[in-house]
Amino acid sequence: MAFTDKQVALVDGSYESFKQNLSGYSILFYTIILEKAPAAKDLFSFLKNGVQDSPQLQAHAEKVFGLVRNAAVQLRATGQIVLGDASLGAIHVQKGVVDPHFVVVKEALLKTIKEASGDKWSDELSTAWELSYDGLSTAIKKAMN
Ligand code: HEM
Ligand code: ISQ
Repeated sequence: MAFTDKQVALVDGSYESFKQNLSGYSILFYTIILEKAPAAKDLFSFLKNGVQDSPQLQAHAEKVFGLVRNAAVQLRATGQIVLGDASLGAIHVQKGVVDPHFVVVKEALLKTIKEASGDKWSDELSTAWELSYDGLSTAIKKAMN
């Protein structure tokens, strides 16, 4: 099934809601990740002092959500996802990221978007984010091999 304009619009709209409170939603995102995978704290250089409000933490979270949003645009345009940054695979291998981590980040991303989108949350919105995240994850995992 092709990715639609509507799905891109849903992802775009909720991404904008996320950015409106980047500080709060970034903290929520990291908090959920560390709840599910406490050991992930040691993977991220910028989490050494725990989850705290900082421009650095926000910048990393914004990058991840931004790449997933970009994946939605690519799915609509070409039906596939090409990594803009070919080094993403190597970075994740080097940091010791393994497959189950992608599930943890996915759940945290969806919960964060659910919070950010409030009463605009729907199954359709969720599915659009899931397809984009899964496609991007597959591309990163391929680059990791
Ligand atoms: C680094 C994106 C999944 C752990 C990075 C970087 C990007 C990125 C852009 C470069 C540095 C930065 O700006 O943050 C993504 C995307 C993912 C994904 C789009 C999923 C679609 C994961 C997963 C983990 C992970 C599942 C494991 C929990 C890391 C770590 C770094 C990193 C530890 C290095 C951070 C540091 O500088 O200390 N990732 N990532 N990533 N990623 Fe991911
Ligand atoms: C995955 N990769 C890079 C940065 C991240 C920030 C927050 C959560 C997951 C991440």
